[in-house]
Amino acid sequence: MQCSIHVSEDPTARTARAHPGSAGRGKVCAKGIHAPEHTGHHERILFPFLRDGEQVRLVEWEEALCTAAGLIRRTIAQYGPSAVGVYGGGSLTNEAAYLLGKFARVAIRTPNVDYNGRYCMSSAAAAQNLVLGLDRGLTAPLTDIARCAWIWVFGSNLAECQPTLVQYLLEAKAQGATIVVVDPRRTRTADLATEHLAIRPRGDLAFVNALCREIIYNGWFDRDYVERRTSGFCELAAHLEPWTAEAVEGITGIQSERIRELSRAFAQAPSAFILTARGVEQRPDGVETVIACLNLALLTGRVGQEPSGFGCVTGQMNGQGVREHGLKADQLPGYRLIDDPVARAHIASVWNINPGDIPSRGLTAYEMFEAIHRGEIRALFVMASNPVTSSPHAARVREAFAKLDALIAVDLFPTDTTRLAHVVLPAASFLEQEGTLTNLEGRVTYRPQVRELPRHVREDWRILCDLAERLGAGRYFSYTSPEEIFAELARASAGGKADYSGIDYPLLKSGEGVYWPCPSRGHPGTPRPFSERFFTPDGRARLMSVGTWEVFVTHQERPWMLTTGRVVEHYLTGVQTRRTTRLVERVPHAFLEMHPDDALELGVADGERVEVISDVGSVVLPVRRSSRLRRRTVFVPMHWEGGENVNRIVPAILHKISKIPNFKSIPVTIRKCKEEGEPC
Ligand SMILES: Nc1nc2c(c(=O)[nH]1)N[C@H]1C(S)=C(S)[C@@H](COP(=O)(O)OP(=O)(O)OC[C@H]3O[C@@H](n4cnc5c(=O)[nH]c(N)nc54)[C@H](O)[C@@H]3O)O[C@H]1N2
Ligand SMILES: Nc1nc2c(c(=O)[nH]1)N[C@H]1C(S)=C(S)[C@@H](COP(=O)(O)OP(=O)(O)OC[C@H]3O[C@@H](n4cnc5c(=O)[nH]c(N)nc54)[C@H](O)[C@@H]3O)O[C@H]1N2
Ligand SMILES: [Mo]
Repeated sequence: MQCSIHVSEDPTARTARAHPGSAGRGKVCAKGIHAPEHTGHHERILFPFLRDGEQVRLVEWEEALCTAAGLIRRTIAQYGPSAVGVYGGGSLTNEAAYLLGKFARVAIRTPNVDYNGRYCMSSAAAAQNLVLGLDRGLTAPLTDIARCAWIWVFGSNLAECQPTLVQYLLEAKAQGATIVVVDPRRTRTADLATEHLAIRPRGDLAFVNALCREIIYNGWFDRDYVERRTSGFCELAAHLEPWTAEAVEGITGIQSERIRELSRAFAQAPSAFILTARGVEQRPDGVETVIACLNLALLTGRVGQEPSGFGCVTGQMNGQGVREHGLKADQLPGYRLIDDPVARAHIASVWNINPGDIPSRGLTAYEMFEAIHRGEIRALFVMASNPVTSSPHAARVREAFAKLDALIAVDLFPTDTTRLAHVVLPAASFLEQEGTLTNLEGRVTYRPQVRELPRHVREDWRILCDLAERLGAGRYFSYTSPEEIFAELARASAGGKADYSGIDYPLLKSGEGVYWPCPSRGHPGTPRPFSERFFTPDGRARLMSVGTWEVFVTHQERPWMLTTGRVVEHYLTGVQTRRTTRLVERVPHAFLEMHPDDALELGVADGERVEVISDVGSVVLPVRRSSRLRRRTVFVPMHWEGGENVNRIVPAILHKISKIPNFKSIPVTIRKCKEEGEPC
């Protein structure tokens, strides 16, 4: 298929420059600068098509939509609506995400709707909900970071993953701030810190507990703040008693003396920000580690005081907004819980249906794929995600998808997922559809359409409306623009925690965005939601006792620790960035990073291949030596499909609360491959 789009101007950079008040303050990262290129790539899907076995047939929209609707109807008739799963992604606009949640509940009436953010922000969300009563990326605007005297960075590689936000760290550093990066790898973020702690993988919870213990037992905590604004202090103090700096030294690899010094210096810093990201969240103790970091912030009075705060750095473009408006298995728009009768009644009135017709909570992302294996889910609708590559135990997920009676995928490019789909619908890129986004600060912004839609491509919201109509639910989806959808979303969110009801398009278009909650017209928005009280029933933040010693058992047979993540050049499963010349030229293939001494021991040189074996599979990858890693810890980026996909060896071990998979600490065995082309 040939794409007719001519790529010459750079609308991303132009748009960013026009917004100096945005989070990136007019800066764009390498992926953003080159993004217009991939939207014009010759492999772009520009027509709907149907697949029957090996046969692929380009069709008109009408036939594609009728086929998709027919497959969904047939599944519902035979197995009931719960047999249809819906899976979304964090690159959708607020409008499309809201509509996809509504589509699942109203047009299909399935409880089984979730999205890729389950693999991303769900530990952060669970922890913030438990402790603060609200899941809000950062508790204060980004500009506070630049004004802080101390910044902790736990498991976040900002310099490669959010390069446009590095300016806030640099500004703070220029004014003398202490920046401590905690990461088993010496990342580019660690390079710009004042100190890098090369913690043992999984050591963070013990480390933070020890910091909190020192702060409590030496009386360095903010007594007044703790008394006024928190609950659970005595229980936490008792729980932390055994978590001494000495006791955690072996688990963390950080000397007890240093732990004590850091505790005191941090507690005495006049202002501080604590940041976490996937390095500490995508783990079997991810929720607990974020809770421990929140304890640290609360004991020292950092949440709600200016300039200070806490935050889990959001991943995808609209990772924050998409999780607020009903794309999660247990939530309705405005962060309402789907089990709450009052919430159901409100949403039902906005949707013009009976509260009893809203399904109950459903299965989360990976759980849906296991339900396919059990024959409970028979059809899946995937929009803006590539779960066959991005899910743990990728081979098992692929098997599940191959079993489906119907797979309908909406995407821009061929992916591991669309290659298994029976119906593929071509989606508009971010340049071609307008809508709103919500960033990690809880700031809602307007994104204009800056390019014309290719002729046979449709916007996500329009595809959902068209499909709903063919499913007999057209009257609930009769929108003519994203603005109309936003107006409904705002009404649906009214009274909820993420209240957008005072926001509309003209307001967003006239400025640099509005911080929710914004519950009425003329309301200025809420950049600091916790200044007065927390969103818990008693208004206090909950200090919580977390951490058991049992997670630290090491795997006897698999002595290496694999961690997976990102490089600056590529984005997620690489579908877009592997189609961007300058990015793919820089990093064309997957690789395994290993300490030079480990490489010497194994007898492998740069570029030589090793087999990495876990409990669920193996991959063969070329080695890159790097003294930036701890010994016995190896790193593989996640940006490749097929045989290069690291998720072939990531087992599906889900956190019991958040259901996030453990992408960050996988015990593996590593063997040198004998010769080129030979099995290891
Ligand atoms: N270039 C680029 N940028 C991106 C993305 C991308 O794919 N490419 N994806 C976006 C998305 S969706 C997300 S979620 C974010 C992710 O942003 P980050 O969370 O910052 O990225 P990761 O590379 O997944 O992991 C961060 C760090 O965690 C470290 N880590 C691993 N194990 C541990 C541990 O036990 N303890 C500690 N303290 N650290 C550990 C890793 O070494 C790694 O440097 O990035 C966003 N930005
Ligand atoms: N091993 C390992 N695996 C991981 C992670 C890890 O750290 N390690 N991180 C996890 C995390 S944090 C995340 S967020 C997930 C993400 O994993 P995925 O959800 O698979 O993310 P992408 O690769 O961005 O896939 C998005 C797809 O949507 C398409 N797309 C882009 N924009 C649009 C749009 O506007 N509309 C439509 N319809 N389609 C669009 C793209 O072409 C692409 O195919 O991966 C997770 N998987
Ligand atoms: Mo993510």
